[in-house]
Amino acid sequence: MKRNLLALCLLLLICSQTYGESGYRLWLRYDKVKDPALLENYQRMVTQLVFPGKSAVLNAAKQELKLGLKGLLGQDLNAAAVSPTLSGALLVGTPASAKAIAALPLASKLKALGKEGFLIQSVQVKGKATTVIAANSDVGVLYGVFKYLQLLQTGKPLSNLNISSAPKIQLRMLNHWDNLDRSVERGYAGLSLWDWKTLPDVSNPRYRDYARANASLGINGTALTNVNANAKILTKEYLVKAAALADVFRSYGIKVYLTARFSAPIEVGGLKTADPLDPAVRQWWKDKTTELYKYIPDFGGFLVKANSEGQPGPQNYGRNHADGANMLADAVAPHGGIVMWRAFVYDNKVPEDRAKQAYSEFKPLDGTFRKNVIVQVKNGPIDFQPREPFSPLFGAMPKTPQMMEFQITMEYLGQSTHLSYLGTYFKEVLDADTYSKGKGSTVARIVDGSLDKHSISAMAGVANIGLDSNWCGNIFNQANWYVYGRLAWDHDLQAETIADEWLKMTFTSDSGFVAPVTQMMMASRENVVNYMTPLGLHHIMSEGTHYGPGPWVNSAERPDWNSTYYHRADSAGIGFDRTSKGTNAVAQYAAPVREMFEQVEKTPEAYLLWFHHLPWTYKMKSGNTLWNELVDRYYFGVSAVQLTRHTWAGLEPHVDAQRFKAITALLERQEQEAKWYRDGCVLYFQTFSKMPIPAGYEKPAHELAAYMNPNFIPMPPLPAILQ
Ligand code: GCV
Repeated sequence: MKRNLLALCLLLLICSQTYGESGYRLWLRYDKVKDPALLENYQRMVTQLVFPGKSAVLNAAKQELKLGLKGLLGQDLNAAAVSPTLSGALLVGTPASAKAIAALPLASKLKALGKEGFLIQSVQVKGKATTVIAANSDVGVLYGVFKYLQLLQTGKPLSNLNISSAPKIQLRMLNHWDNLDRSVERGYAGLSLWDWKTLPDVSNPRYRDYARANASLGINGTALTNVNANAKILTKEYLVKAAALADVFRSYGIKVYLTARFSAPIEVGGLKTADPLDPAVRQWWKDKTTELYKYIPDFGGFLVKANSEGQPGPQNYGRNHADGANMLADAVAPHGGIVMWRAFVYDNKVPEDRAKQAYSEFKPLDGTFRKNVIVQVKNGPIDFQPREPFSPLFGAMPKTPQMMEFQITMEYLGQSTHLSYLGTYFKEVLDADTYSKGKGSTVARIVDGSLDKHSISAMAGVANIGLDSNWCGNIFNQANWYVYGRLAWDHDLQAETIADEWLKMTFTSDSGFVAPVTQMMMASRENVVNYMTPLGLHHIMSEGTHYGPGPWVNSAERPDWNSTYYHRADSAGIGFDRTSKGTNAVAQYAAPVREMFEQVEKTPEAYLLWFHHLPWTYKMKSGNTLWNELVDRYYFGVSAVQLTRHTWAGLEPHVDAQRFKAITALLERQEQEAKWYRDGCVLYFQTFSKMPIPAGYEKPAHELAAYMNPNFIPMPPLPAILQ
């Protein structure tokens, strides 16, 4: 009997090591603190829970705290006390929900924290050493609880705490490009989380776990549906389903937003037009919105893609973007809602450089939008390329709040198979100085509203989340969800600090693991840039899928879907001349930035071919010819991935078998695919440069024709465990 039990325990242990680590728990793992001395210290510091509040949000916070303390410290504390009676008490709440907090001299500190901020402070309550987690609102408490648990998860000391934190940006959004049939546009992690068929009756536990993960980062809004919108989402059938999700998310401080298809009045409203100045259309939206708020009383508002890539919009009726946005803004205003109107527009009938079109269409509209409209601008002027200069729209519309749209899902950066930590990418854009109001006019200050004193501010990330057991298709892509949320809360944080936090919470605090993997992550995005689009090249991926090399793409439906439109390689050289001698896109930037990009010697090499068409023999800073430098970068990108793979291979003792294997397989694949991008691009550009691949580099494995074959496979399919 005893032997059987032992065998069973062993089996369970093996199973949990082999199968139990899919990555589902994200960074909220709450495994017991490993270091015995630290554990003992923590257990001494947390002896009692004083958490009297009872709202839905406070209950969620309490549940999370209890879960975390039980897992991390093995302490099952009840929260019955109303005031600390033991040294080591944890006192949690708002002045309204906890008398013991109201009695503390925290008023001025709390005042500075606004609606969602929190403080975590070591205090004495009636002679008892106490840690207080306090906020002005219940959701602030929830955020404080997550921060407190993060301290434990990352091995931070719990004594003499004096932390206060408040978000710099008000609306911190995830945008899901999820369709009603559960497919996800540019989604690489399985089907949509939202099971429209079984909603509203069935509440999948994933909904709550999704909300927990978001709340742990401070994400407070989710746009459930694709910007390429389906009007059906606005029908009663779907509104009740969206309302069921909103009911789950509410306890975690998350509001639901929906995408509004501009032609909905025709498609689901039976009207003959969707003209935003037509009184019947305006009334339809007002009525629809009133109905919507009956189902979702705290509905956040609409996110709209209009007159872009075939989506209907106000221009179909000879109206402009402000006419369209303002009509919707008027409909949601009485309910406190907002409209997020996207500036991702380009029109192939307009022969203007695509990089200029959003600015050309939107800048003239500055000052004509309603107060509850915010214009959502992609980070760069084209489309989420591995590297783009910041969009010139940032700072160009000072009378209009502008929000950032980042893409977490990595459509153009290797999707869910390549390791590319986006922290460095997001920071590069946020820290960029637009000079729109002189030095220090960073993109971050435009987005947080501080530069132009706007009353609303927002940031959106296009989600990389799906039904995949690890949520993101690749465990490292969880870091991109994480870093997006952390920077949306505080854009001053450093990418490296966030990577370190994420690693400790997701894997282990062992510095033998954290240090090399942080370095791997920090280098990873630049590696992708190098083997895909070095020196400012862009949009040269496979057509449609945007996966794999495609610099030869030249027969797409629209000229600006062709790679040749962007790289302009010819026998004379390569690159897009956007200077005053070319399309003059540089003129859309404020003075010092404009001058920098106008002059080739001043243009950072990272953006060289974005702004300049240069001869193959152009002399680079390294002394190389442009051709040799280009080839160097492509080869360097691949070597760096090889190095990453080797570093990872040496870390096996630190990681459970399941996650180790999954990541190993993906890195192998990344290496093969990096070669695919490199060889396809180098061989193709060589047909113009007519120059040799410098000596010492391995030869591409195939002829160019093989890479250009759409059926080319760089590597056998992924093992079943990853499919
Ligand atoms: C949702 C790119 C993507 C499209 C996406 C579009 C957008 O073009 O390839 O899938 O559509 O951006 O952001 O609207």
